[in-house]
Amino acid sequence: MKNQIISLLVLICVPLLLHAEDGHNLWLRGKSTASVNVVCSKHSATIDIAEQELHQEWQGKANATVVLTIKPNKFIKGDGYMLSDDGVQANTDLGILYGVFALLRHQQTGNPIRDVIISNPSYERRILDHWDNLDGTIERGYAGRSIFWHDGKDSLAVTEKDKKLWQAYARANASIGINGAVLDNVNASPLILTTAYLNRVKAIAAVLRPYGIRTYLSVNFASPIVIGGLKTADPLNPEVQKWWKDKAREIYGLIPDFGGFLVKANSEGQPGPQNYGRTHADGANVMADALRPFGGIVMWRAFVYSANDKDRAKQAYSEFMPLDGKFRDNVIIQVKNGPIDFQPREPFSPLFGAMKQTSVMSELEITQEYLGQAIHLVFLAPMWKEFLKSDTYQEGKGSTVARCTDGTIFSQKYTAIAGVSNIGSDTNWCGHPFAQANWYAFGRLAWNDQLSSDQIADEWLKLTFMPTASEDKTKSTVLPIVWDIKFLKPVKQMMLESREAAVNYMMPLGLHCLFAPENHYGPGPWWAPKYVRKDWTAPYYHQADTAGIGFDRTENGSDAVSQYHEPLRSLFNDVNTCPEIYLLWFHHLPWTYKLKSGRTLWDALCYHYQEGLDQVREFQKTWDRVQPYVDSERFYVVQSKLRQQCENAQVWKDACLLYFQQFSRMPIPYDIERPVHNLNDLKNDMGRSR
Ligand code: BDP
Repeated sequence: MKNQIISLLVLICVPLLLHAEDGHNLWLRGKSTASVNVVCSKHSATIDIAEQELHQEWQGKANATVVLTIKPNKFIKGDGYMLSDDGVQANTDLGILYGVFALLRHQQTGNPIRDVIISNPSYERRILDHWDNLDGTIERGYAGRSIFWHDGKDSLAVTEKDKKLWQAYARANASIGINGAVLDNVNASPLILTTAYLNRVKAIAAVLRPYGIRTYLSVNFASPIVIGGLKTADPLNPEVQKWWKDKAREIYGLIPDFGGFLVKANSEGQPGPQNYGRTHADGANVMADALRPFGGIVMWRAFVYSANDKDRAKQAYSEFMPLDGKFRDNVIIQVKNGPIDFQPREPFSPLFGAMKQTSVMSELEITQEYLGQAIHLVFLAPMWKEFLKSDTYQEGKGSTVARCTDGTIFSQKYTAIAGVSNIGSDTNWCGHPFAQANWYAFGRLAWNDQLSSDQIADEWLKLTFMPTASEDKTKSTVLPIVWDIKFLKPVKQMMLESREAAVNYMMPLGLHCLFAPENHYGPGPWWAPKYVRKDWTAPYYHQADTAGIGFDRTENGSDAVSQYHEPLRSLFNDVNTCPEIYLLWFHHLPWTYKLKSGRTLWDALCYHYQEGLDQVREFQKTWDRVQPYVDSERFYVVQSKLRQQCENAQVWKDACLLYFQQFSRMPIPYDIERPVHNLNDLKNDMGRSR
């Protein structure tokens, strides 16, 4: 009966008059439906923006009065805010802007403010890392070219078009609480620190500033040599120290609120202090000392590994733990969520919680380098939540990664979190309409690491897809209910399942790094040319042979388990207690090993791959069913990407099962669909599977 009523309502309410949408407005589609009076005794560029947003997007009571009050309150921290019926209170102008965006979000998601709400940021610095090269290309970018850098003649000239785009970018970030942007690739060109480039940074910073966004730069450790003309970049050399100090002074002369440096050193061929027999601490501290007088910070990355290490997963910990306590207090060690490299699933890096006398921040990857790029629909909040909620046990039970990095457990001078951006010059910014949800989710979690994936997906879907007031010509009061049931519920379910689906069809049960080389998109579990260093080949990670599969990181293997605090060390070490999601990350097991389900390891792998593929097929059906509720432009884009995702999931399944079957020598269970590709064709096509 309920279903019949809903069907009837659907017939009454649709077709909606949905305008085609190109996605450029992101989650900021709200338009005011009534006028509002804004009262504020202070004026500043930031407050003016807050007022303008209220007028532009107000959907509350007509002619209501909103009071913006800047007054300290002991419950409001940093740029936090308090919302009530009467308005917004904050300590800072930026807090007011954040509060206004929150108020509008409440209105637009149909969640009126009934009580007083206080909201404080989990991390003080909430930063997007742009891997943008100075020629306008983007490393691991899948949504066009850089919005900051162009190539060709006059590439450094600042145009009105540039400024408009930077402003839209800043507004979107401010609306979700992001307050920092690293403007260039971690594989940094020394040129970024030349005056010509710094002048462009100054122009970018001027547009971002009223929105509360500080600019940061990735810098190349060899800059004193390449652009400074020195003979060395040795951090203990006085001339080098002076060079960094002078450079810092120049930067702050142009950009007084400059945030600081991000550094990739002695990593994947980048220069660093080890070139001079010095440590990461020596390297980071020389920059930290230069930035300190101006309030700047250094985010020094822990992404290091060498060709000779027996287990790449161990190296960051081995290299950084002995340096704990040796870094200046304006250095933060930036650690990727997992010990290897942004794989579809990794356990958390053991450095979290372990470095007790050094500030540590997490680095997440918003751009879907290893998760289907701008083609696969993969909502990343569940992956980040899994990571942030991981218990490190470093200071007893409940020492989650979130609590170890947000200042709750360790008092860090600065707390921060970074996400590698998925933003480019494409009209819809992120390539895939649903990839916008990952930008949104990163910002929301950086602000409040306690939010659930469900809440974030719910908000984002309402803001991004709900018919806007002007479209809803039917003005039917039942429409939101129908929309909730017919669109919101199934699409949210699809989003929440999508990361697990990707793990299933790519790398289930703790498998990792099975990608085709270079583009990191399709499968390449066989890829191991002799000329390539072993830790860049797939068999190094899966170790499949006729005896079994998986990387032995137990005490009997590489002993990576010993980098984890008890009880995790024992839990991961024992195959009977190791969580199945990490099984082949920590263990090398026979194909016939029996899992808890009673299935053999081989059968379980087969079922996971099939399940992943089936999940994507369901996503296709879900999306087709919601067609009446989506404008045609975005509907067809997503539909077509889902088709490709499904085709790719089939390729992943066939490639991995046919390849591993050569070792397992066991049949694919007969209730599973047969492969539709031949292994040799897939190998020949490798890397071109898009
Ligand atoms: C890897 C990327 C590479 C980055 C590197 C890094 O493939 O493009 O430069 O990480 O984080 O995952 O430095």
